[in-house]
Formats: sequence, C-alpha cells, structure tokens
Amino acid sequence: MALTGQLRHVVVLVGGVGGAKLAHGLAQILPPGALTVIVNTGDDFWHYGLRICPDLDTVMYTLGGLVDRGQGWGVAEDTFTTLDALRRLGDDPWFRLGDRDLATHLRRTQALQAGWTLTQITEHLCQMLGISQRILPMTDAPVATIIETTTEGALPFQEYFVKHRWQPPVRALRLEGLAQAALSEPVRAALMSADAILIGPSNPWLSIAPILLVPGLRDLLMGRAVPRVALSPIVEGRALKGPAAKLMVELGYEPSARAVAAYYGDLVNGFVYDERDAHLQIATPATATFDTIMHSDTDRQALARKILSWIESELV
Ligand code: FO1
Repeated sequence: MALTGQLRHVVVLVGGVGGAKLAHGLAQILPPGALTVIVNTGDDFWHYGLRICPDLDTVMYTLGGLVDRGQGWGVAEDTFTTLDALRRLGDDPWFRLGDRDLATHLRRTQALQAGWTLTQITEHLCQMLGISQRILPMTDAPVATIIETTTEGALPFQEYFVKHRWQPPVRALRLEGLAQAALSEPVRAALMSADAILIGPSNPWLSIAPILLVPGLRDLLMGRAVPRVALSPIVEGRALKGPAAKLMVELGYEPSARAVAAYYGDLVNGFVYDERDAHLQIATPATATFDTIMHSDTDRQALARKILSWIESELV
C-alpha cells in the first residue's frame, strides 16, 4: 500500500515505549520534517538534582537509533559505573540511570538552569543525535502525575512505576502543576498545521491523559476538522506493555480495546485496534483492525504505513 502524499504533516501524541515504536515507524516512512511527536512529561522528575524526562528520552533514543531495544528505554550497551559507585557510597539507586543516559540528564539540567525551555533543550539534543523529525514536550512547565494508591498513599509516577513496580492498587490519578502549565507555541502550531493527529498505543490514563489535560490542548484538538485517530494499547484484554490493563480494572473499566475507544469518545473520529479483537463492537465512527504488535523495525513501518494509507483512503 503506497501513501499518496495527502498527509504532509502528521502529529502523534505518545508516552514511552509503545508510543515510541509507532513514532519510529512513522518517522521511517515520512519525509524529514513531516512528523511531530508530542510527548507526555507527567513522568518527569528530579533525581540526584537532575531533571529526568523518561518518555522524552525514550522517544529520542528510539528515533535516534540509540535505544536499548530489549527493555525499550535507556541507551543500548550503557554501563552503570556511576550507579555502582553510588552504591559503594551507601546509596540504594532504585532508578537505573546508565552512564551514557546520565550525559543527557546533565546537558538538560545545565540548559534548564541556564534559562532554556524544555522544548529548546529537547530540540538541541535531537539535533545532536541526528533526529530529523520534531519531538516536543507537551508543555514547558513542570507537571507531575501523582498516583493515589490504596496501599502506599500518593506516589509520584516513577516511585509507583519503578520503585513499587506498578503493584500498589490505584484509586485515582491527578496531575500537579497544571495551573501553571501552558500550551507551548510549537505544540499549538504543530496541532494547527497537522493533516492528521494520531494518539499512539500508549497508556490512555498514565501517558495520554496528562497531554490532553494541558490547558487548551483538548479544545484545540476537538476544533481541528482532520482525522483524529487513536490506537488501542490493549490486545485481547492485555496491555502490550506495562500496567494499562491492570489499571483499567482498578479504575472500574473493562480491560478491552472497546473501553479504550469509549474513553477517547468523540475526541477521535477514527480508532485502530488489533485484528485479534476484530469481534469487538467499537462505537467510534471509523475503525480499522490490523496486526498492531510491533516486534521489529519492519513491523513498525508496516503498521505506520497501514494506518496512514487507511486514513488517506477512508478519512481524508
Ligand atoms: N523503567 C524501569 O522499569 N526501571 C528503571 O530503573 C528505569 C530507569 C529509567 C531511566 C531512564 C529512562 O529514560 C527511563 C527509565 N525507565 C525505567 C523507564 C521509565 O520509567 C518508564 O518507561 C516510563 O516512565 C513509563 O512510560
């Protein structure tokens, strides 16, 4: 299936690993500059005095070809000399920061302290890594996803996700810092000029909701008369990766692609879900089923091409 070139600018909203894989597939089939990836920053936190932006880095390393493909985050073949030295000094490093990855956090923190915005330093890091598509944080303001658990109380995202291995049952989610958060000009301009807006197969509650909560973003999206297409991160009742299915049950949803589509509601006019779930009745006006599980680079490109071809033939 060939693309006809009607989609000159595609925007995709993503969190970490799953969304980064789709963004990588899109980046490989679209010309340089034709893709903008808007990334969740609710997972960001300060650690050892450094600003860590796990989802931004996962997308950056994936598009830059540096990512550790086994785990889906971090730098391939990284070493952990600094972490080992910290352990010797009595620290208990629960968040695995590789030596090469640390360089990213040092450069970012240095730039933020010198007055750069997160958008500016992300653009610079992407240039340095030779990435030809645009990667934007959802906002420049520091926001933090807080997980209200039934057993450990309120946990900042990485403590819930990494330290507690997403085991504590979740009661509710909230985003701190929203009142100060604004839509950045590059995010606004990207959404305004998009010929299609995709929502990646990322966790709708943990990764996509924070992006949609940035003041003004949801309204802007709803106001765009272009294809707005979400992908399900749930296949046969299970999450492709991470806690999405477990979280859905804890929040009172059925863990299925149908419940994901219902959650997005009329924010999207198209919904893509896995062919293994083809029997599900989905209420979104336009739907397509494909093999959405991406093991290889070829799978990523194939899925990206099928989605864009379907959008061009059915939704444009
Ligand atoms: N995930 C883990 O499960 N354990 C880690 O120690 C860990 C370290 C880490 C360091 C840098 C980075 O960019 C990502 C890292 N991640 C780690 C992944 C990250 O916590 C999650 O993938 C996302 O925040 C969820 O989208």
